[in-house]
Amino acid sequence: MDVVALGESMVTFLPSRPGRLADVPSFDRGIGGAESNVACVLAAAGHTTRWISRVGADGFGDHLVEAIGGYGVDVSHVRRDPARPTGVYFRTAGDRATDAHEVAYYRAGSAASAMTSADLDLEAVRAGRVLHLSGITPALSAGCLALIRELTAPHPARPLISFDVNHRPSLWRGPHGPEVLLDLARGADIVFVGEDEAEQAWGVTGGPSRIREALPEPETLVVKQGARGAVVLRHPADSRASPGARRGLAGVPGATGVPPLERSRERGRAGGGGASRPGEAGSGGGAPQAPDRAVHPRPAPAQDAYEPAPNVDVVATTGAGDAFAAGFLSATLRDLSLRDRLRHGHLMAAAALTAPGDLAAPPARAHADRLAALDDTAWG
Ligand code: KDG
Repeated sequence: MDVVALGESMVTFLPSRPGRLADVPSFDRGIGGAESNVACVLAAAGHTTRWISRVGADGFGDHLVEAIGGYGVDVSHVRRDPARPTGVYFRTAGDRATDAHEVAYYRAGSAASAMTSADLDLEAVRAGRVLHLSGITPALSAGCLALIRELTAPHPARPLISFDVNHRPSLWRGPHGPEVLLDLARGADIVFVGEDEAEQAWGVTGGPSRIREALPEPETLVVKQGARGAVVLRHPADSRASPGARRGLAGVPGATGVPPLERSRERGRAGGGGASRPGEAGSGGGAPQAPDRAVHPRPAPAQDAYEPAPNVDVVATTGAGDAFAAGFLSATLRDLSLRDRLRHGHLMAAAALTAPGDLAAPPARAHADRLAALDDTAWG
């Protein structure tokens, strides 16, 4: 199994026309759920995936299980709850310029909000090479928060943890959401966060290198910059403790043992040197150079990369972040370069951006590979 994704999915109601929620007369049914979106895109891209969740013993639960299973995702570990409903949500079309849209969730007390580790098959949860989680689940209930804490804690069978911050302020009761999300992200191996999201949640401004200062632990930090592009900052793998062992550092202020970052661009966009772009990584936060360069004559391994996003006519942004994560994870599982991980993320996101719902058929793998291999002048 390549990737297991755990989280709540909902039946989504997409507006039949633009306007305020109060004015939209009818809605079309779709499916949503950040984690299952990732599983569906990865499955469509040829990976083996499983979605783990809890849905009601109702028609909407049937629909989610059938639709997500229809993508080729293993749904055999989804629990049915006869006492609680499947969550649903309605949304309006985003404003073209600002993407501002209304979302109305009907998920409080949902079947998924009752997920606990006691009623899950944890072996099945940990059975993938990657376990994909998001910051939505811990906001659903105390039991869900405890579950995510358990899954991100050190464990001999812990897979690589991928964590999309997905800060949803309206789901958190009380003021602690941002700090919980920061703590959980610090315990993950691959973290996805939007630059604007980091500012909104944690007040971090100044771009990817400043976000890295707030999140030094994850081996791979991906900072999404909306329509501009995305940056990946990565510790050299061989300089890190094993994920399980490293978990002990998570959330410990001033914890030592985090090796210095090697900051260099994987490649330059302008003749190898790389003209700096706004918000681009590689501009700060680097470790002091080793004093005796003769002892370390090889150049530092290249570990950071920036890729602009291709231009697309956006229909709806919902699901684009999940598709990006799926593309990045797909390329990571295939051990592609950092540049290609970002490019595959952008390609999957571009497909989602041009569809009204959360999900769109991603480009076939061979096609995506050809697009990702375009030279810089043809890309973006
Ligand atoms: O990323 C898309 C999701 O936000 C959407 O499907 C709904 O999972 C969702 C949520 O909780 O907001």
